[in-house]
Amino acid sequence: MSKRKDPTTENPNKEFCDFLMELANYEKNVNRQMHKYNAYRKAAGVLAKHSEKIKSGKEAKGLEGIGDKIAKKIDEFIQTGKLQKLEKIRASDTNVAITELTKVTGIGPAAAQKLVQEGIMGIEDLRKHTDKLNHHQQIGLKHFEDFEKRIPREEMVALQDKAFGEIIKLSPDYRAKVCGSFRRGAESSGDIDILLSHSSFTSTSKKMPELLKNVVEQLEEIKFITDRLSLGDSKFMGVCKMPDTDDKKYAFRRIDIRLLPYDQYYCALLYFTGSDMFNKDMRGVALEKGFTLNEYTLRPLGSTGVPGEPLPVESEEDIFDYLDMTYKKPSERNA
Ligand code: 8DG
Ligand code: CA
Ligand code: CA
Repeated sequence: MSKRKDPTTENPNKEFCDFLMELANYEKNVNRQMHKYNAYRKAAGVLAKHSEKIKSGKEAKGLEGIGDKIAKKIDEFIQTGKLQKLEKIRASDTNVAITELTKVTGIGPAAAQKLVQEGIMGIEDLRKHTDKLNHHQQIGLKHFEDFEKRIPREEMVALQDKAFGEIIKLSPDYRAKVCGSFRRGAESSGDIDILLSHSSFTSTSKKMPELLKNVVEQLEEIKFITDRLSLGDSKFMGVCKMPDTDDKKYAFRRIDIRLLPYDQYYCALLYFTGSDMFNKDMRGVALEKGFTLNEYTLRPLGSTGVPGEPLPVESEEDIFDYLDMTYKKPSERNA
């Protein structure tokens, strides 16, 4: 077993982070206020990285991303041990139902609200009305309990080795990498994110969806992939499981595979490694410095704000260099 400590258990501000994330999810799922969602998430991220326990709202306000409103909530929580606003939110059956339904993959805030309006007040009700669900949502419901569980790192490694063994058999010219929280060193992950590219496929060649389809079909063949949620030219979402074993520790897991042109590998790698918050911050820095960064390219912005030609990128370090940023290893990108 790894000796690495679980960062969540050493966070002295965990209670604050928890209530901020509960508020964040409420704003996203019930109110669909993405700005508020991001503001709460940002504050939670900043507090999670702060190594000392915060003693007052005033102290918290000294940190980036924490303003008056959140500082007040921190004071209220310190003084009373709870938040009026959250108590009210939790007291509403509608809010609770929406929050629960959005945990099913494929059910977003809008779909959840519609279901609640139709009287579906939670997962139990939903199981009696699967006719209301599309294919993706039905699979999400079928594996609801499994998908709620985190995937231990040890199993992530086993899933990775199994998948890569098959991919290489198809063609040694594939390049595959597990990104997301796994690449950031997490002790457990929510799903498995595979970045895929092939030396014959570049941004100037035609689309090659069969490169992705062949991998998906091969992984289905060996019963590693058990369900498809969606398959496009460059993006697969589905379900996988370690095959040939009755071992109960192996559950059904969510898997995402993204196919990117070979020459866009490093921008894709950076994007797909995340975290999502880290990406947001880095895109912000890029804009400040006159660049636009996305999952495909880094491009300079001209004086009129029009992106120029993609800059040559041969490593993740190159991207940090262009932006005059100190390189951050994946494990340092947990913003
Ligand atoms: P987890 O699965 O362990 O919960 O965490 P994760 O691996 O960091 O998150 P993920 O949802 O699987 O997303 C993988 C990466 O994709 C993430 O680290 C960064 C990138 N990404 C963004 N924005 C978004 C987004 O809006 N949705 C998703 N699914 N991924 C995003 O930068
Ligand atoms: Ca992930
Ligand atoms: Ca994912």
